[in-house]
Amino acid sequence: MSSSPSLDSVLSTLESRQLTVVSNRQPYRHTLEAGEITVDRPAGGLTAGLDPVVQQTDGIWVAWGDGDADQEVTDDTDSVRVPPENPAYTLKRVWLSESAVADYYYGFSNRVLWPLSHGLTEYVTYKDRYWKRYREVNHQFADSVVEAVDDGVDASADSPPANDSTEDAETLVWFQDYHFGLAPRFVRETLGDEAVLSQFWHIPWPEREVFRDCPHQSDLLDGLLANDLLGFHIPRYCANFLDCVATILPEASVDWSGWTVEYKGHTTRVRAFPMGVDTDGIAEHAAAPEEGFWDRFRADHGIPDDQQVAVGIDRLDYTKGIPERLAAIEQLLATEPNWRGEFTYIQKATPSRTAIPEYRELGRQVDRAIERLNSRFGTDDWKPIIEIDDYLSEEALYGLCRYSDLAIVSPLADGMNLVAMEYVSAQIDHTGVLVLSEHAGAHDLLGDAAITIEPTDTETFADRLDLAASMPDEDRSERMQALRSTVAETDIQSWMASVFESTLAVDDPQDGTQRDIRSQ
Ligand code: GDG
Repeated sequence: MSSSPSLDSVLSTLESRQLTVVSNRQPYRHTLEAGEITVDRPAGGLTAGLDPVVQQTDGIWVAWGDGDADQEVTDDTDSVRVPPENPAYTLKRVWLSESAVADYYYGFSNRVLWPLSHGLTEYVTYKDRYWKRYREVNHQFADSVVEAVDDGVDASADSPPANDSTEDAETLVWFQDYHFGLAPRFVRETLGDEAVLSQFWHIPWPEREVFRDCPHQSDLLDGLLANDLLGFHIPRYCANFLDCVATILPEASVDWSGWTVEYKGHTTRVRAFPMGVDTDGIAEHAAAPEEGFWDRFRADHGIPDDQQVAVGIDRLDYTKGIPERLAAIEQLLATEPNWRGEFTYIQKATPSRTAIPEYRELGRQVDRAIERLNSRFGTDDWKPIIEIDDYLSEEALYGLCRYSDLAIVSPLADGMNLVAMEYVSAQIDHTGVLVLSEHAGAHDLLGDAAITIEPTDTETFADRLDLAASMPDEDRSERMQALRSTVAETDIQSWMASVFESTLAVDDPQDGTQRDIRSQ
């Protein structure tokens, strides 16, 4: 893991380079509302954190233009300057047909790579056309990146940067996530060594026994190894990736101490960068709700006074372990009846990827479990489970985190899980307890001061809920302060600074010198 340089110092180095960010989701979307074009900013910690960096470096952001008015505002290079009120960088949009979205996004990305990376192979559905489209769309994005780089180089030839040595004129391309397993190779084939390519894979990388089931596994490894730097959240995913490379690509050579791969005459560094959240911003949101917020919230949802209130905040996704969590709560209420009428769980579930049948089925399964629990234990003035499916403002979300006595984060597998860190950041009164699955990447950082659970071990999970809900104030405060100092040290700013610093150290394969990763 790299040390954390300050983002300002890294930004000053970045300013003389051309930064291109590539992501599936765009930072600004133009839509038509009542005949007027409006702009919304799809929320998300990464987008919110990266946007000021791309602004400050006058960079380029390449993303899928999914807004119904996106085409109306772009020029003949498919680009629009953003933010609309104070344009500072170029958003270059890639247009995808409905069938491309169905096969590249819902198909290969979310019905093959997503479940496979989480080790949940029973959810994998493979079709040849998914792969064909994934390749095509990766080509489309790569072409767009190359155009953007060429346009950027032409523009900088007109006005060279202050320090215009060849080295400093370097172009950096930063790919986000598993939607772009092939694009780095396609970009490399055109740009050669003209650009530094980096990628962050936001989800786990599975063990080799699981990845061996992946159709087109060699092509994906080949695509990712066109990067100079490949980032994962935690060392375990780096080790799994290197193990897959060592066993699947005979012509690649893995250096287990340096965490690098030599392949096709090129070196790829593989590094762990545990992602964080905007701790200060979240604490401000948590402090913002007016006096009486929590009383009103409880009244609106029929939650009586003097409860232990637990919260779970998730996209409705089968990786997040929501049915397993509900089973543990059911077990707790069945075996510890003193919690009946005294313990309320709020499930904030945001519907997600509903075009995929497994996600719709999960929604029904969760609804059925909640109905069962509420009818089994509920009384006239208390329901054990409250379900909220509206999208909450940040103020409401972090207010909810601040006042909830417990957060339950129980994924079966999760790259990092930002909700765990957001809950801790919002806990400005240090009164809450984090119950955290050992399968979340975040457990590597927070496991010591959280209450650890294995989501499928229902009995022990229920015991841990009992322990967490009964924990004395002093223990809560001690644990929460320990969690808060870890989360503050690894916030989103220091994460970006570490990634950029490591990207810029491209000529130093030993950067962030590592121990033999197999001993991690
Ligand atoms: C992937 C990886 C990795 C949810 N409901 C509301 C709302 N949210 C926000 C949360 C949180 C985000 O959505 C979910 O982030 P997670 O990290 O928990 O999960 P994924 O979406 O699966 O993200 C994951 C992440 O990428 C980053 O690398 O940590 O492992 O799977 O930020 O707060 N936000 C608001 N209202 C809601 O109702 N405002």
